[in-house]
Amino acid sequence: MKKELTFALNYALNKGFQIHPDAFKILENFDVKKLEKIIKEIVREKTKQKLFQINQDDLETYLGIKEDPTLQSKIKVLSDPTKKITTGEGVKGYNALFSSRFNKLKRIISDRPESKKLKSIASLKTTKQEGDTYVCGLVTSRISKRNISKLTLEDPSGLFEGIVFDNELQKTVGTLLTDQFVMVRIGLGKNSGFIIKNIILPDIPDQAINKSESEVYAVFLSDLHIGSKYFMEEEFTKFILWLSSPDPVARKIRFVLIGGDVVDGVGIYPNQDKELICQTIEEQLKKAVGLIEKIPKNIKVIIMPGNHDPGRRALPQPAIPKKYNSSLWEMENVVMVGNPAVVSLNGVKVMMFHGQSIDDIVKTTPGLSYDKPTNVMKHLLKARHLSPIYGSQTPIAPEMEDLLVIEDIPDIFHVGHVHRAELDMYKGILLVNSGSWQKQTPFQVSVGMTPNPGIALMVNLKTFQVHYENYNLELDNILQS
Ligand code: D5M
Ligand code: FE
Ligand code: ZN
Repeated sequence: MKKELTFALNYALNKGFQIHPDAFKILENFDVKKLEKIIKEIVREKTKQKLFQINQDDLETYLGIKEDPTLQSKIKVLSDPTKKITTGEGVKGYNALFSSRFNKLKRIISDRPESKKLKSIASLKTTKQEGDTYVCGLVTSRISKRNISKLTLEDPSGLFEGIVFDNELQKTVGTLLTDQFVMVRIGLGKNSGFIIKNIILPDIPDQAINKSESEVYAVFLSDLHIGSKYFMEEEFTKFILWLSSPDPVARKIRFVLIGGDVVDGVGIYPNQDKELICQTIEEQLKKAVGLIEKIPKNIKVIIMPGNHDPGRRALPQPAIPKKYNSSLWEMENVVMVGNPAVVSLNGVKVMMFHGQSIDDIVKTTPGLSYDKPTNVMKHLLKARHLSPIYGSQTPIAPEMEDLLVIEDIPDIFHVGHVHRAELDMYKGILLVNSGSWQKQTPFQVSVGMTPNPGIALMVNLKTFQVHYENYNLELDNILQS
């Protein structure tokens, strides 16, 4: 008999309780991590009622084995690029993409009072400056030399160049990303150049968050890297089995979100085959299916691709195509979406994005690092764009519409990619970086990246309380904040 079980039984017996044989059977068949707590709770409650037998019904109620009919699991896909992907051609496509980006973000910023004074860049040449003037555009360059910064913006009418003298404002200039949308307040300098007096980002307005009516939990996962030698198969399997355990939190889980890098892929980086256990995409996906099948059918599973998954590399990515393994598409409780996607879980809006752009942003922005991915996520929210920088490491497809603009404000922002589980809040939005289930790879060792794999983060969609299960024995201090 398991140690926890013996302890729990002795506790109840010492308190003068009898345990009905049916109840005993339930206890024996479940691997109950929190058994001690549960038994103590039952003993306390039943002592109050002056009833001294623990029966099957008590256990089912306390273990939550009984299906709770009040727990909802309504899922709606609010935005998915899969069917919208058209891919324009060459320069024409990119012109359309950037013009779509500009127009969408100008619409977002037009909610601000300052935007009433907004002028087009071309009109600055022909009209006199009176009072405050604002222009907006996509950042084409930012240069800091000695004590001056120079910022260049582009709108459909032309290019604007302004100088920044103020020290604080220069720091802001330093954090701007190429191709990000900004609005600036400007004035005329002595030699008729423009001075930038303020920089305004589209950002997130204060808003009320949506909550689920019932206390349902959603689990946030990503970066499983199934097929890799470093995939933590044993730990991940244990976690998947925990989902059907009597743990009170597990009993309330109705959603599992997988934010990309489901499999490790093939040919993603040089000599990858030496680090693979499964050498083909089909084999890798088959293994993924085997694990996802173990998730109870009353839990909806949302699967989004990352840079290691099949489909296309450039953002936005379509859902993992059916041709590689149709069974994921055929599973009744699985919803396949592209990257990025917005889903509503019992009315709670979750924006899912794998997070490829984090690599480019960390490289070019002072103060941001891989250790604190949620700070990068805040940067994305302020810019209202998931991958502003064009032409760096993250490939962006020449779509006619920019599907990476953050139009809808989410309640939860779910990102992965950097293999560090971390939580934070920004303007009422819960930021979740869902970490990974892949051990540190030789590549990550070589660049000094320290992942914290094996942690499952989950959120109560009614209270927004967070719960985690740690399957990584090497980690003591699981979450930094
Ligand atoms: O990426 C996991 C993390 O490792 C992510 O932050 C990118 C980084 N990474 C992985 N491979 C490379 C290369 N070749 N160059 C730069 N950075 C890299 P994942 O998508 O899981 O591989
Ligand atoms: Fe990954
Ligand atoms: Zn990735």
